[in-house]
Amino acid sequence: MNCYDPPMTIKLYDNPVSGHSHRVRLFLSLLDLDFESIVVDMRAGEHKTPDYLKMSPLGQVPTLVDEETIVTDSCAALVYLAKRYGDERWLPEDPEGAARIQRWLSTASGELYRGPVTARAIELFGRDYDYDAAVAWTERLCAWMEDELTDRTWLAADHATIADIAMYSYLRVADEGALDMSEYHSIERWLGDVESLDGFVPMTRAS
Ligand SMILES: N[C@@H](CCC(=O)N[C@@H](CS)C(=O)NCC(=O)O)C(=O)O
Repeated sequence: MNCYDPPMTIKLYDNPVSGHSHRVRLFLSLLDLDFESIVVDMRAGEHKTPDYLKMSPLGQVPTLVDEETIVTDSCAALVYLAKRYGDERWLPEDPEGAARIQRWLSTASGELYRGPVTARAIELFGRDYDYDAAVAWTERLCAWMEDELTDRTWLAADHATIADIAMYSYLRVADEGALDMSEYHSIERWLGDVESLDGFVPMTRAS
């Protein structure tokens, strides 16, 4: 529940098929925050226009704008929203708890990106990346996650945190990267647990 009465000015520059954007949309919804979604037409190059680059120097979605505050990078936006509007449940303050979260935020920007995100970009958008390398990263990542999730419900605590939000979106649409997820039963169970959170909104499939 959101105990803070927020101004109605949060804007999210996003794209429906971007998992990076979905992470932030999902967390805004879980926090029950009103926001305006501004779709950035990436095919038309709207993310590389001078005005957009003023907000997002790398020309990427999502970008979160909350009054005077501009946050680029999806994981940074999760941290911002947790600290600004959430409670400590989503992002613990204690050193060990915070480190456990950061481990997964780094994984979302690292191994998840090199694996499932890249495979999907190749399959859906014809990106000229190394598909075999993306499959190998996915297998390495998912073997580890499957192991972690075999005897725990959530990734970083005994309840959902922004670690789960950061990792969810691209794993749910891993099949769009022609990846076989059928042997990862604990990951599938965990995806369902994220989907059962109050306020959950689904990731848009591109295919
Ligand atoms: N580290 C960024 C990566 C975001 C990202 O790669 N977004 C993609 C769309 S899913 C994008 O905007 N790509 C265009 C580009 O990098 O030029 C984040 O987590 O938000």
